[in-house]
Amino acid sequence: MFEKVLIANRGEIALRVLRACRELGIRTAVVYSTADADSAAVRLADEAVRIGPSASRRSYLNAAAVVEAARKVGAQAVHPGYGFLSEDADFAEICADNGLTFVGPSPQVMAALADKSSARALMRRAGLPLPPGAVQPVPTAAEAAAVAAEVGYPVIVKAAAGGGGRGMTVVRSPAELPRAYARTRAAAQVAFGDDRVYVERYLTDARHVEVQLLCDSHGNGVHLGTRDCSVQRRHQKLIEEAPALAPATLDAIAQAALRGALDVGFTGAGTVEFLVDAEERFHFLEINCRIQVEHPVTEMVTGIDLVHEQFHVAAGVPLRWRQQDIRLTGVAVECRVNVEDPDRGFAPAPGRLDRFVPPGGPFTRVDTHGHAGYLVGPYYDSLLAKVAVWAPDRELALNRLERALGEFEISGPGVRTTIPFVRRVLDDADFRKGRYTTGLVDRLLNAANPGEPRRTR
Ligand code: MV4
Repeated sequence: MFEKVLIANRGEIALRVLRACRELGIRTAVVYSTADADSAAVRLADEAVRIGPSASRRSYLNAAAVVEAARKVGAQAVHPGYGFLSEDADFAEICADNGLTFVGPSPQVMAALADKSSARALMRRAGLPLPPGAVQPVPTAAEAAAVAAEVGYPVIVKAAAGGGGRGMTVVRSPAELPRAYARTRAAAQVAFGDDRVYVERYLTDARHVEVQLLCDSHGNGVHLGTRDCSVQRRHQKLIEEAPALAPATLDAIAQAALRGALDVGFTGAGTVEFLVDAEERFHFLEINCRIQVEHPVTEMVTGIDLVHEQFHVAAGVPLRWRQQDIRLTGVAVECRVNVEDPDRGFAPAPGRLDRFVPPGGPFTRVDTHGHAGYLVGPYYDSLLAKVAVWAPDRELALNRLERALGEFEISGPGVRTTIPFVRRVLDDADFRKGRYTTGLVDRLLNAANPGEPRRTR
């Protein structure tokens, strides 16, 4: 196992990774920006290295500064967390060039999967079902129109370099297509420096289901079941639950995900995203190469610490689990607590936290870097805490999450959180019955503001 790891992240995930290191007897160093000088991760780590000013482009996204910090402290490995450099194949390669183990897949696998059009082609070759559409990037508006006519409207134009909901446009009729196609290409060029796009049938009324995988560097892999992440607003997940599928439908999707990942030589903890339609048919969307925000719900239904396993796999240890060792028990539900104002279009609402009293109680896990007196700044994403609960069944889990959220006290001048909105979702009759799709949040928001136009980015 590694002796010392550099944690190249901030916020709750930096603490999550730091705690895993402590438990494994690994010494920790954390990088930080000026804004995070007083953070809990800096306080708890064995060492901390300031790598730049508050702006993430000059700190947490500065690959050279991160690698220099790793060299300075003598770390053998770098854990990137999620976001920032976690899916940057160039960064993984720079780590390797500097003798550092990047905790994640190889740079080649990361690059192949970061290109969503390439990922689509690879997964199709591995036999995964895809949404109907073009596997290769579509180079002209005329070809886009031909693909759309073949698969039928609505279609979705997606940037090959996008992912996670960035760089996609839903097109409902042939008349809209030429402009939407041109606009998506132009936006992709600006956002990613890559204007390749592809076209798929847009699947409505589907659930967003992801399969958690763990693959070692010896060709072994297991799945850790599914998560339902359909409760999203503009591709920001608000509530996630495990499991997403009944045991009878789990096997086919999980085996497909595993086959796809092993086929491309994926290693580490990864997630294969699918849309599951009303007929329980599943369609591959993308593979994520990182630990995900919502990993706690999987940990709670499997009893497996995913960050521990990431370190074992990165250190070359063969998987310590066979598929039959992995049992899915009960139901776990997580909600994100963002410092945003649901009454003002979820605008950031940062400030100092005068009061911060997280919930406690049985089977209740709070992942947060917040504390009373903490100053939430404007520089980074607004995730302040995740509250996850476990219970033997879904109804008890939802009751437990409501109970926990009722205990959470967060206040300060100008500070608002998404807790009231999450509580509305938990109250919704269809959500309670487990009858919901990716359309749920828009329905709730439109019920509150009937004048607001519906928007799909
Ligand atoms: C789709 C889709 C429907 N049809 N692709 C969103 C995140 C990224 N991984 C891909 N995403 C989607 N791709 C096809 N062909 C629906 C989504 C999607 C979504 C779309 C609109 C509003 C909310 C959504 C939530 C999850 C997934």
